[in-house]
Amino acid sequence: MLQLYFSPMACSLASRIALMEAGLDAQYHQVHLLTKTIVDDGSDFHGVAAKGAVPVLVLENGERLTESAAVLQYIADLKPETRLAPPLGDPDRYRLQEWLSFVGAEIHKAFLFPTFWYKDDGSLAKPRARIAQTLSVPATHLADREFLVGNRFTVADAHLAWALLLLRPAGVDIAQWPSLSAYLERMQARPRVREAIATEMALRKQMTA
Ligand SMILES: N[C@@H](CCC(=O)N[C@@H](CS)C(=O)NCC(=O)O)C(=O)O
Repeated sequence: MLQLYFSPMACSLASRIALMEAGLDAQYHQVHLLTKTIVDDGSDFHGVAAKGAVPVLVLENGERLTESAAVLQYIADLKPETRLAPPLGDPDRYRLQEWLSFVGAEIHKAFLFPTFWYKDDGSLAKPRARIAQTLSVPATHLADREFLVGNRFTVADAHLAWALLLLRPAGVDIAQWPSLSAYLERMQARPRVREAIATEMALRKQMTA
């Protein structure tokens, strides 16, 4: 069975959403990212992933796959009939990769990651100044579209929905982009997305209790 190493409400949430939307069973292993331990047994997470970061997907053959863009496409390709990614050779596949890269690099690493992991000693001023410009890109794109790619939900939507959810605790109110707020509401109305978020929110609460 597939196994996903995750941390509640971290970027690995997108992989959980993808697994659930694909209807794939998986074992989920919670990781404590500050201590780099696996919650199941307290062992060192570096034994699973040298990068020390989630998501890590353990494949059926035991290999481990990291990086959300790769993990999400792998999950989608396990169930091509769900069209969670356009098939290889379809020009929209490159649009999917374009959005996965954008969310991973421009929203996650350029803004969310430093906001949650670095002390605000003034060094966050530049990422904060840039985030509105960054978010205007998906906001404009989604002004007349329901989904990021084509006319159906893909793993790129799972990735962006996660990033948008984290913006509020990072101090950005997405209400200033009505198309993004409406998009996030649409994503959260999907039963599997809602279930994935509820599961991880409950685990997150336990962590802070
Ligand atoms: N490029 C990686 C980034 C993964 C990443 O930064 N994950 C965060 C959680 S959202 C993490 O595990 N951080 C712990 C660390 O970097 O020490 C991806 O897109 O999957």
